Amino acid sequence: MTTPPEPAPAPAPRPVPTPVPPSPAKDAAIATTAKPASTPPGVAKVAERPRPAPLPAPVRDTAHTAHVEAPAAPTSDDEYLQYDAATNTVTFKLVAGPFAFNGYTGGGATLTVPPRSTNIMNFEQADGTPHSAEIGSGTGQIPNSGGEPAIPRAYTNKVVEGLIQGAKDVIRFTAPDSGTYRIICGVPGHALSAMWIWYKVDPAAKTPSFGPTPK
Ligand SMILES: [Cu+2]
Repeated sequence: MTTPPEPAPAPAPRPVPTPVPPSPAKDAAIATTAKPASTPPGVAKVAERPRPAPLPAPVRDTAHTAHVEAPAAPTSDDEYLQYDAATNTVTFKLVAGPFAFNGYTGGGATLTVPPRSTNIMNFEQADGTPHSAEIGSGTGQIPNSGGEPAIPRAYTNKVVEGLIQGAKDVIRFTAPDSGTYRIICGVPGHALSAMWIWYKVDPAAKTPSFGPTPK
């Protein structure tokens, strides 16, 4: 007599209770992925969770200005300057603050560039008083206001009138072979109020530099 083949106990199709290791990271991941499934269809209203509401934007009309960092933000003078040796292109951020450029006044800083370099100056107007920028002569009296730039094309729009707060402008020009100039604000009285820094084309410079003017 043979024992009747025992009907194999049907393997209970039980949901595999995944032993989740108590890893906070994993739990978080699961919680995230499981969320949609846990919301019964049709009751989405109930399962309302704080949605990423449109940020109550820091209201300030900067429609045409993107965003301008405050001149106090820079951690180092390096952040103002970039250089592409292959094309001899100097990119310089020039931030107009309260009667200062990049926080410097009265020739307190010097931007030095290689000869014949392409200069791209990204001007940002970060002050409530209108300001502009222009490369003027490095000798003689500091002018009362802007006028003809000492290097062709080296000036912002509205040199004398000044650009309003939040405005940006790109100044693009080719540096001469050598020379010492001033970057001044062209709004009447501003350069005389020390709103200027030095701009130098050094024939020996292999790379540009920006920082406090050597004493
Ligand atoms: Cu100014």
